[in-house]
Amino acid sequence: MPANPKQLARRVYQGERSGIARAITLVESTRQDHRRKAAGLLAELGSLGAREGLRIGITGAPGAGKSTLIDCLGTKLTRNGLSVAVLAVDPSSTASGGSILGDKTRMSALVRNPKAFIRPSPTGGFQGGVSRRARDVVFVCEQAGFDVVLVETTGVGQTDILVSGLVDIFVLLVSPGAGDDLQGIKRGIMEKADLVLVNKSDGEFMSQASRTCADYASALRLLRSRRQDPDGFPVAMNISALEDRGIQGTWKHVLHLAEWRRQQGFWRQNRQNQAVSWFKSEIDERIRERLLADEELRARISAQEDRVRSGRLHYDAAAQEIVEELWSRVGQERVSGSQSVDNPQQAAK
Ligand SMILES: Nc1nc2c(ncn2[C@@H]2O[C@H](COP(=O)(O)OP(=O)(O)OP(=O)(O)O)[C@@H](O)[C@H]2O)c(=O)[nH]1
Ligand SMILES: [Mg+2]
Repeated sequence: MPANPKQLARRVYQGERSGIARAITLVESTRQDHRRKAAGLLAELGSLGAREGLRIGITGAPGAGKSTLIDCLGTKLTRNGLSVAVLAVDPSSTASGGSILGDKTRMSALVRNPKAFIRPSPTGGFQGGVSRRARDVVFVCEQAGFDVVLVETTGVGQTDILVSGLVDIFVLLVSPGAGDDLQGIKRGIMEKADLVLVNKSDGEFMSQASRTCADYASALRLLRSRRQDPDGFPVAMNISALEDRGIQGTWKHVLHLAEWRRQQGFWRQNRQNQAVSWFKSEIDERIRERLLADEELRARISAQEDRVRSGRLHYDAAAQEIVEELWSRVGQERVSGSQSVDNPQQAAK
């Protein structure tokens, strides 16, 4: 792991692949010393001047064809001279049977493309919190100068909602059929989707795919009309990632939506809101980290848990005690910290 965040930040900014890969490994790491270096790297990268790519989230059930779509779309974009970063965000890469293998084999064209960079989700998933690591990785890719950042996520748990909070445009990919219950798609996802693509609209699936698309179109109409949408959005359309049908049209919709939101000011507004919400969740996460880093506090929490479970202590009072204990420890740290500043010998230790 490189010792110098400044150097690494420069390499990332210059778009150097090995530097980008290293930077991502660093920000994904949960090791305390790596966390510190990662913070330094992010700060350095931030100071190098903001770059903005187009961030697109692609979600859908396992096997819906997300990787196939990304391979097809990504290849087209690179042919148009755009550079593309692909990130896979899974709560656990075992959930989809090992996304590393899946991603590399299903993005066979893109994997060999020099204008594309593919980063599968880390083995064992994002232990340090999906959203936090993923947004750092997205930031690294943007600062590396990629024009388009595609984020693939399966609709497992809350990851799709989290990913929708770190992209500009959110795409839901579905398979034909099971239109009656809209495939159990969570309402929250439908509300976030800018485009619903009914994939596998080919061969024997064709007529079923048209019905599914009509179902989604009417569900989207019923659901809402958002202020942040131009006429006709959110769009539901048939595509075939395998046969490269509707992909060009999908991209046109994406560009139209992006342009419209830029002009209306919604683009900037969305990015600003995202930045503020990340800032707030960083605070939450840091407090939580500080709490759990303390062995004695962890033991206290576990003891309180037993008392809450057995009904000896109310959950509210139990939580209050833990938080008070944390504040008092932080206070003690500050006192001993300022003492060591007064005492240069101790401070030097
Ligand atoms: N007929 C047809 N099959 C497709 C299409 N797109 C993808 N498939 C097939 O569907 C299967 C799953 O495709 P993937 O692209 O790996 O799906 P995914 O959504 O990325 O899957 P996970 O990453 O495991 O969640 C593969 O066998 C693809 O060949 C399509 O447009 N038509
Ligand atoms: Mg995939």
